[in-house]
Amino acid sequence: MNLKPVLFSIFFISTVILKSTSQEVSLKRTTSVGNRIVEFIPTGFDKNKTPSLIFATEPKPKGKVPTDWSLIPEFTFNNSKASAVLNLKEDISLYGGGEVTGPLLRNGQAIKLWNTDTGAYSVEGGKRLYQTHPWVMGVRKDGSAFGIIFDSTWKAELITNSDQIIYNSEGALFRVYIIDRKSPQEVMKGLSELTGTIKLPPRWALGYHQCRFSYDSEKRVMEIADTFREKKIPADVVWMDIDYMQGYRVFTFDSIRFPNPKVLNNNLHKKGFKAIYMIDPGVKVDKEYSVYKSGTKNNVWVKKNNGEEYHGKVWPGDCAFPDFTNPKTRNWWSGLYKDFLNIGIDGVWNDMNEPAVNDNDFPEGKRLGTMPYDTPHKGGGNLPKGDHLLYHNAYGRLMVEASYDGILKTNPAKRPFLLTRSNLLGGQRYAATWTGDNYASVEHMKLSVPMSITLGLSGQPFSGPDIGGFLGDTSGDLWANWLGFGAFMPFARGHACAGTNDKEPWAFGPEIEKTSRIALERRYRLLPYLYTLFYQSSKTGMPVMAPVFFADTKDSRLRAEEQAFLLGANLLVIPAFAKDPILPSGIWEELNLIEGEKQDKYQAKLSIRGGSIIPAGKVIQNAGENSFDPLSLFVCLDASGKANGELYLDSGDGFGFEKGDYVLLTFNAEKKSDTVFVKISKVEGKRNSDEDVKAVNVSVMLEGKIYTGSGTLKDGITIDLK
Ligand code: NBV
Repeated sequence: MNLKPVLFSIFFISTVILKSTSQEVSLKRTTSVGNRIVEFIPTGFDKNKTPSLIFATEPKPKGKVPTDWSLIPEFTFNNSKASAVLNLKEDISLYGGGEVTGPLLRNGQAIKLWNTDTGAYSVEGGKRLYQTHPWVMGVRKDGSAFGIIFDSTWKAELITNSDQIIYNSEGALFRVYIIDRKSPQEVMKGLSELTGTIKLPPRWALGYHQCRFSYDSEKRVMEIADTFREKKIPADVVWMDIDYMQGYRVFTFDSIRFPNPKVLNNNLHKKGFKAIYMIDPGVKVDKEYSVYKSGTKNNVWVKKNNGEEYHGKVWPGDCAFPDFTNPKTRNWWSGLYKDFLNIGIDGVWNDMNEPAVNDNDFPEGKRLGTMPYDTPHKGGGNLPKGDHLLYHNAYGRLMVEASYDGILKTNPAKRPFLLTRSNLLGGQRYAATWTGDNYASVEHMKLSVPMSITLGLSGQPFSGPDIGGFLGDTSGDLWANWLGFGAFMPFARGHACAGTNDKEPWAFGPEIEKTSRIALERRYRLLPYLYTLFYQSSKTGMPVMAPVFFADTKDSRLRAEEQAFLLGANLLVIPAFAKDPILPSGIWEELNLIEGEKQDKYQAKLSIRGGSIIPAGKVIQNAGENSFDPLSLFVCLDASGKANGELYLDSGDGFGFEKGDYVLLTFNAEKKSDTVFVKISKVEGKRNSDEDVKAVNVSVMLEGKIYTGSGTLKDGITIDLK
């Protein structure tokens, strides 16, 4: 038989089929939606198939695309799966992607966007983690930058090749947004114009947090709190992990180990501590349990296609899961916080909200670690009905929206503090985050720096790792190294898994205890600066912990530096582990805050940027104490003998600042012959800073020498350089 015609027809038919399933998609609309922000809508986009969960408000058309615009994504549609590609024609440094392992510089990386409980994640990268940020920032050689948002929550992969940014989703077409501005800082602002910023946290949330899975009785919790105070190691929060619950039932307390949480919280408060408690999304299936009963009555549970409740195993055994896509469910969930918080709980920790389900007893190949992809979600309000494949990556984000509302509704006069493990780009509006279940290893310690920087470059400035490492035993050396720089990360919490050794600052003997005290005293001295950075971030979306290249965006040497980092624009932090970090040129002077820090090999080195003034307070034991008497101003002059800086001050909690009860001071310093004069050059807000700040000590750091002077803010301070 002559096979040629048969083979030819097979080839012909298969090419036609392939061609017919892989289509290029034209653009339906291209519009400007902000200052150098352009929206791209592909033909066939349907918001009922790909709803938007990322933006703070729906972007609105604002005129024509700038005439010099060059970044245009190309869409394709293949077998009901949509993709977009942005071709890069020049040499670009790529960043972002949210919570990722691997290097800070993302050229040549690929990540899966499918929120997954991935304990002891690989250091090299490539594994999926707990959060989804379909966002990439590119920085050009000349320091100008752009950012791209793929506005979708479908299961996807994000590939950052040096010549192409590719987003392959497993779902319907989506919109793309590109910001193209003169610097990465301006791009970060653009991102926050679309996705919102963090809300200003209560000041205590910037203190040190002590956690363990679990401090498992009221007695143990108080021992921890008392030890901090006895040993004079500053701290603000003790955390209650799942073992406080009655049989892991959320919103309950173990009757034997936590019989009196109200008294416990009260006692913590008396010692200047706040109390944070965990709440997971899975609700134990138990007909006698009030939360399960009320959820069933209110019809809130995720149901399978056959109408039965979906049940998945988590800590308490079989659990039902609230369908957070539905507004009534979110409202029901937020209502659960009222009685819970009213016993003096100060903050909430939402864990396991990918949602993680334990299906280890399923046969291999059938384990998903979450609910089946075709499990339907109700939607409601702006959200259509959709499968888990569409909503999985938004589950944690919708949960924290509901939790945030519940916390705020219960205590409208207090700023909510919420920590979440899972989230979505834009979810910084509701919750801070930590980088999940890391390992007590040098590799994970080093990785924690690029991980938190990348979260900051993806819109989430309030993050940090489990300091010391969660899984596995921690040595004193690892702990001290980690805390030595972890004390300068935006969220500073020590945490430890069940079955691992004690990981409190005093658990490793007197030498490491001393190191820990110094590290935390340094953080607490810097609280005025840190709080100012959080205020600025809540206004502009600027990361609190920034990459070193932010100091000089044109200096291509700095683009991959991921050991050292910047705290705000003016403080460089070089961890003790750093080997030959690549540092920005220009004037940088060493900043010393606490006696003994210089001789301590574990402390990160701090340097202040020429041209800046850093405000610092005195050592305090918790953020509720007065920091500002005296206030210290550290001045590092630029080449022309000038410097400036800011200090934001308010009551530390509540919303008075929204009505003017705050003060934002701008300081200026100028060198004239042998003196430097420091004064306030601008005051914003109605708060009288004289009540908080009485005396001021100024240190001018000049060519390795320190010159000091003191005075008051009102009169200004003169420092003699002779
Ligand atoms: O609630 C226990 C832990 C918690 O300590 C940890 O921080 C979370 O990431 N949780 C995960 C559940 C399982 C831990 C093995």
